[in-house]
Amino acid sequence: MSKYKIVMVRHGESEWNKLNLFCGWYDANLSDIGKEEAVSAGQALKKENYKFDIAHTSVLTRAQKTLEAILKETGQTDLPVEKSWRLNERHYGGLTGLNKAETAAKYGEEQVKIWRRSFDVPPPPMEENHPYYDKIVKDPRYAKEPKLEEFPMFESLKLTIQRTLPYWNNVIVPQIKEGKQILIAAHGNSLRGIVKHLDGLSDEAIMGLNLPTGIPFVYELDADLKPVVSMKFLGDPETVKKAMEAVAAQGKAK
Ligand code: DG2
Repeated sequence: MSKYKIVMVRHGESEWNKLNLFCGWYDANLSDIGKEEAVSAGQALKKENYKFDIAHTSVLTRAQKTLEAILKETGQTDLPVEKSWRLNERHYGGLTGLNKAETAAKYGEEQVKIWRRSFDVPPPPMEENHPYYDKIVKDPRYAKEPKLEEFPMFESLKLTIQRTLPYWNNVIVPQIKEGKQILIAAHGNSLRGIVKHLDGLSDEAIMGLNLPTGIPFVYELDADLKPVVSMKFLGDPETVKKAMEAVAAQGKAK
């Protein structure tokens, strides 16, 4: 029997999604389409009368702006919001800033699929001479955490899950159990990590999941936090399917 409900959403399209660049911890803003997607996400939630007690997001602008636009639509601009680097996108290491289709043309689509979707093969590390190294490592938002020794220079999905799950277990789960209505606005891969955990998906099964931008999805959970309803998108199924296929296709050589 369903006891709890939680809503999650990947941010709207970012400027770097639009340019098809590996983004990771680079702080890209929302594109105009992404801003519209965020508003539509809020409208879809409003239509179904969703009200939240608390929201969680990453420390990256694209997720925070999406959350802001959603809460404006649902009339909850004063909702408490908790922000954590643990909900950040996975760190794309040395691939950050490269075009996904050009990378596929150079290294092969199979290799790009491994970098994007394998469970535990990480991308190459971000070296100190990488064009975005300073911008990310010296960003004041990371002054307190993550600590230097846990500051990632690359992350596989496995490593992303290892830093996201403590936040899920220690911060979000207790709030779910208190009966709080929770919204999480985060990223393609931090949310794939939570989905893998909730649905108990195998390392192989999670490879096939591509989350669309800006379409909220709902989990209904039983008393043991096992899904009774998994990943129910608030959107027309054909639109969701096409959006997922489009994300998968970003790694194809043009
Ligand atoms: C995308 C995900 O992250 O990329 O880092 O490029 O969700 O923050 O837009 P997001 C990125 P893929 O893993 O889908 O290539």
